[in-house]
Amino acid sequence: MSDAERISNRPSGRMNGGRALAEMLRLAGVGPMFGMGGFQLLPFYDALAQLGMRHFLINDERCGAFAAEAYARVTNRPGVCDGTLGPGATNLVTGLIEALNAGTPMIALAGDTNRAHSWKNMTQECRQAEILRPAVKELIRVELTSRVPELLRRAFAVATSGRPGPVLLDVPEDVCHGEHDFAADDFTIDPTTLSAPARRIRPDRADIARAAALIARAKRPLILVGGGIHLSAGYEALLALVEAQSIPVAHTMSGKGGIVCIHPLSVGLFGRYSRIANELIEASDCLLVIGCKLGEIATKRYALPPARIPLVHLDILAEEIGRCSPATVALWGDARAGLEDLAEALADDDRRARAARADYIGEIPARMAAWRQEAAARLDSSERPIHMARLCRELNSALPANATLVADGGFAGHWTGLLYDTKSPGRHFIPDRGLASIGYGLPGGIGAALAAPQTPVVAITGDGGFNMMLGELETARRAGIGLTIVVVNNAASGYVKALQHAMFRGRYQSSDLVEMDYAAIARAMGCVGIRVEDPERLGAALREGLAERSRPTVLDIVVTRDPARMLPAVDNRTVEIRQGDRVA
Ligand SMILES: Cc1ncc(C[n+]2csc(CCOP(=O)(O)OP(=O)(O)O)c2C)c(N)n1
Ligand SMILES: [Mg+2]
Repeated sequence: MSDAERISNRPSGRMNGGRALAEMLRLAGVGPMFGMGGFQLLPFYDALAQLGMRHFLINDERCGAFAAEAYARVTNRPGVCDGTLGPGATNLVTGLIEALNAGTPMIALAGDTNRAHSWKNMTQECRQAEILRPAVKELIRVELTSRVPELLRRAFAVATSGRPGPVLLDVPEDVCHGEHDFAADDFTIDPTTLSAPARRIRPDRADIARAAALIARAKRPLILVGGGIHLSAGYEALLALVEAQSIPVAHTMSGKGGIVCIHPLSVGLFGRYSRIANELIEASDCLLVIGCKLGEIATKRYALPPARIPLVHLDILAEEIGRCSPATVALWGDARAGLEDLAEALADDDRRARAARADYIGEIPARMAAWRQEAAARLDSSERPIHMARLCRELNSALPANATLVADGGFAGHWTGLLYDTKSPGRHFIPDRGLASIGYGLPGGIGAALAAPQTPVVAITGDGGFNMMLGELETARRAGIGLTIVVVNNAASGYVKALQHAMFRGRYQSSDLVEMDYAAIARAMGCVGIRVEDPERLGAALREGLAERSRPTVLDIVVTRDPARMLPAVDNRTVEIRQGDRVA
């Protein structure tokens, strides 16, 4: 059904609040939803069943929020999840904050107590609105059944406009179960609010002119791109500007894919971990920061960028501009719109700029080759247990251009952030850098796989993160998705153990996990399970996982257990690295 047909297909008559919620979500054309029921929202569940809408029971509401969040990252449409009152609602907190910090559009529904009995020690009652309010962009308490359509419209508008984010609808039991006579006119929704960015704002023309003048003067300009490029879908505009002007692009973990990693002007990750990007930042004479908060990891705990370098900062949130590093020119607006305007302002100068920057651009392949040579021993390592860099190399070889790699909040995300190369522009690398919780990998993979059923999806997670979420393997199997889960099995809370090694001379506390066979666990749960101890087997195992389209495959990869060799690079905190350690 087209958007226009769906939106004109409006219900009317007497219905309960749950049905009205479902009807609105149907009009909005939302994708699969994730949640776990309870009495309060059961009319909503019943309406979903009657309307034939897709909703997946998850085994922990946190995972439902993560799955909806990843769904939203793939589609730029709000992901939808729900939880019952009390523990269901509080379990949503982590996933909602991920979305809040990452700017991901989401709509969450939480059941709440029947207002006829609230504050009389009702079962599962807690001050959930107060707990959830700082976790979302806006919390909407629905006080009247008749206002369900209006307030869902509001939820979409808030979720997809400005910097997108999560919205929580807190729905008392009596509002969900209560009935109202609705008119067809009640069920309308503004189609422009159904995906992010709902509306694009352009930077001020005078600021564009000042930024263009700075860039035109620069001999070594560099673009630093963050996750905002995905929210704006500004890929073509970014590529057009960098090619017209010969400006290389470095990215944060969230910004990977702004331009494709294998593009000659892509210089990789910058910040805590970097190939050559940090050196290029140091030597730059003009930085153009796009859709990027310049937070701790991107700046090596605020050691970057050097204050002497002029900085143009383009962001959709005015108050983020210059927050961590002062901006010479502030461009307040949508990333795509701002890039288009900059390209237009610079167009007459393109030819001269490209000629002037030929040597600068010419350095990049040589620097990248030197880095690759230095890293080759790790990337090509045939050691056992398997080297993480070798695993990343094999991911680069095995994953096709349209694949999506979802990366968990732990080490796996940092290693792949540094070493994984996307082969087509777009959101093909999804790390949960909003809150960097471990445990995102599996549920995030479920959301991404359901968002793009034809696309191969691989989720990489630590064993600790996987342990948190094992129950969701049941969800993935029930959903019948061909998700490949790569478990980085180091029998440790590795990041913690590596830091204890480096900073506390190997006094380990609560950082070891017991040795587990995750492939056997997967098989026992009706999934495919393959344990890989030999690096030469990695490619075949990945291909086997990708080929399985109807159930999950768990690849249990036995990687180094040596805490001296777990970190992708030297951390810039107060790390003591003892002689003989190899930390990268
Ligand atoms: C929910 C949560 N708790 C704690 C942390 C801190 N933390 C970051 S990485 C890490 C280790 C995770 O272990 P594992 O998933 O096995 O990954 P590894 O570092 O061993 O690759 C921890 C505990 C976190 N990011 N999220
Ligand atoms: Mg681990």
